Amino acid sequence: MKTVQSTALFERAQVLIPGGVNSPVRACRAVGTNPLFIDHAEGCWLVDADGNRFIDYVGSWGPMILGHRHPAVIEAISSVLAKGVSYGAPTELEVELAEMIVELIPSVDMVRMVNSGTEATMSAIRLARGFTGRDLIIKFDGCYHGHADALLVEAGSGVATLKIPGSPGVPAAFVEHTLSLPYNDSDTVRRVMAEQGDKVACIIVEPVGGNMGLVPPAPDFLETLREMTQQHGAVLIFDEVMTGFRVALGGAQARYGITPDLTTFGKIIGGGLPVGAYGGRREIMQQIAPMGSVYQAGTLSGNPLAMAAGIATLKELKAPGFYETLETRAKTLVQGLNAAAEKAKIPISCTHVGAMLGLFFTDGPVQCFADAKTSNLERFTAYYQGMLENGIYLAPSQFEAFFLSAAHDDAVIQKTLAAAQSVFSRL
Ligand code: HOZ
Repeated sequence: MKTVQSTALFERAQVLIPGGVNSPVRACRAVGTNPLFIDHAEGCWLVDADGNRFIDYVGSWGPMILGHRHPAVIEAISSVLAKGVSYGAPTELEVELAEMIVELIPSVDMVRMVNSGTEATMSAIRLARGFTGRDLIIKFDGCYHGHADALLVEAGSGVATLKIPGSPGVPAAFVEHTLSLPYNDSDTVRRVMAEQGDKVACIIVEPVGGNMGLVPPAPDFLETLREMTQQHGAVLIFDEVMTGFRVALGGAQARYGITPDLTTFGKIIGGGLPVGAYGGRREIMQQIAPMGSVYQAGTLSGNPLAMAAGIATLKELKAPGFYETLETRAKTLVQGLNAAAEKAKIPISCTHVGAMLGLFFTDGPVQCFADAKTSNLERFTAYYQGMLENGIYLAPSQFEAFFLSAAHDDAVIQKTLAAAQSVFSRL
């Protein structure tokens, strides 16, 4: 594979940008390669600066559920672009996107737009603390809720990929109110809530773990979180930045039938533009300034380009059969990967929740971060590099999920499976 242009761009970038990248995982260090610089994309295809074409399973880390450059999204952005790009004042588009979110997610009575998933989760936690008057927060090992200080404890995603135990720059005092518990361990949640539940402001969880690879919730886990928070007067926050509008039109909360108090969104609701949001029960949301006294603000919040892209994306997702088709294709892909690995006698644990997929090089079921860490990382690296050579672009980390879009048709999935068969046979 020719990488002359990407190599030259990476050299230029490294002088100016720490690690040559604006977000750590994409530096590809964990998989022993250099990043490819992308020139353009179409549907499920990415084309890099050297003209190499790849089937894209990153999808901008989740937002591109319609595929790249979907005509409806491009049209919506273009028409807003012609009018102006930012006003720092309200527009009708913000109201329209808020109406769509409230319509599609019954637990959300009111919603506040922000600019990223990180902003959404950190604001939701501040709100939960303001609402309850308590400090303690509970999160789960391997879940990643963005890079706010209090949340970089046993975190997934880049923190897990780079094996960073915590982060310098985060004072111990900032994390002393954060408890991180094992994912899917309902007994531990019950015990900790029995001991300290009256001090807990919120439990924040990825209802489907997507930042330690893909880890679906155990049958009773989300129910336990709902029961325990209700019993102890704490706020339940579902971080649906990744799962929102992806694992079902109503997100993980619709798929599993659990109603959180607050939900954070990002990725899909911006159609690929920078956006986040948090919303939930009216009595909690009313505590946010200027209605209440929990402060949170942003010059670019509700940016019209991002709102327009989000609205156009959500409209497409309402098409009958949209999620059923994604589900069927994800199942075909997972079954094919499992069959190919079995044939090559490579132990894997590969599964999906809707259009979110995960593959670990371990034979047991993966139910928590400790299980995820048993994956054979050398094998993952060889698999990643082999797939890339075969034109398949995966997330460059064992501790990330991979994503299907509506543009990944049956032919693309068969092409992917053919590549996987060839790569597994050489591992
Ligand atoms: N942390 C994100 C994935 N879970 C984004 C990584 C990146 O863009 O490098």
